[in-house]
Amino acid sequence: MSSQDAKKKFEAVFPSLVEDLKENAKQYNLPANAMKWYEDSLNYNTMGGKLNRGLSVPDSASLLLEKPLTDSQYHATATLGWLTELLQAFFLVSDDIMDSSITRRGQPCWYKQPTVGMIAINDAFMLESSIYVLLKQHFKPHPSYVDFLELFHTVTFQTELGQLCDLITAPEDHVDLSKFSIQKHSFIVIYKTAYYSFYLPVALALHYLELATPKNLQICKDILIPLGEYFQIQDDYLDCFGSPETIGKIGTDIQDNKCSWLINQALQRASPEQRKVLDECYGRKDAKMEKEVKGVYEELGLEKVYLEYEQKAVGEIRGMIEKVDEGEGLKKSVFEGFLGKIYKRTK
Ligand code: DMA
Ligand code: MG
Ligand code: MG
Ligand code: MG
Repeated sequence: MSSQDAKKKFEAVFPSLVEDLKENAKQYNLPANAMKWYEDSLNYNTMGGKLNRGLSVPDSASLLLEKPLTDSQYHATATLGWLTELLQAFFLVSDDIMDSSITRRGQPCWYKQPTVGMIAINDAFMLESSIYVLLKQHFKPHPSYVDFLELFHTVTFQTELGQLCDLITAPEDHVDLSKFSIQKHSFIVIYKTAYYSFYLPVALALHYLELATPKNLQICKDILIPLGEYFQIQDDYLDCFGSPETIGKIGTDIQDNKCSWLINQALQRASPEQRKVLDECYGRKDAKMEKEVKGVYEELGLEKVYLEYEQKAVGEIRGMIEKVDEGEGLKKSVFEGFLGKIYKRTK
């Protein structure tokens, strides 16, 4: 099946989950206008993305079994995949408010819709709660039900820790580039991105198939956390060097004073003059100053620095994948598949 067909098949599962969620809300006699609001938020905030996280659950399950999934296995793992997409929707709606972003997936951020505004905060909470409604409806009798619950709770907390550090390392009113470091960056990106984007989908597939031994979960972490770190460094790179039409969002990291991978690389290489420009222009809500910073990035050849980093990181990850012990039912192909999906991505 082509990857486009796989995406279509996965997307076709979502409408019935929306129906399940509406059915659940009906017991509370939710007024019709609120029901419509909930449904609109569910659709607006889950659609239009790459669906990489969600697709990874059925994909990983099939690779673990080394055969195509039965219809019921597909439906169950696609449902788990959609739960990861709901988690992602919850994080993105809130992230866009906190980052003052403008567009997401090629359309205005949800909170930027004139009728939505700060109601988006409650909508984010409802996207998160919907995970547990569906988990109960679909998986309560599954032997791994409690593991699913704990996994979602744990990775949610880890992501929130990462978001906390991302935000307090980027105060809006006080720029101090000496506070940034590649170590801080590494902590932030591992927590805010790697756990929920990479570890979660594979751990869900393992729990679903009852292959989630402590050893298998540890191997997954050892590979998927560095893979997720690489993915977020790509995100930081694309924030500045990607094209908004392709990535579907307008970069905000420079104006937001973010401890991004790029600024950390620039700080390591800047001459005193370039450092002065960075100190004066980084983290200011001003398009001209943002341009000055981008100018320094270009002088320093950060695009090339990034490509060199990418080659090195991917080489290391490939090395780790080669050493995977498949003895307890894990498969190298799960990790190869993930790496293949993100290597050299432009969106
Ligand atoms: C992404 O950080 C992390 C979460 C938890 C959404 P980010 O703000 O760099 O993401 P984006 O570039 O998509 O706004
Ligand atoms: Mg953001
Ligand atoms: Mg953010
Ligand atoms: Mg970003």
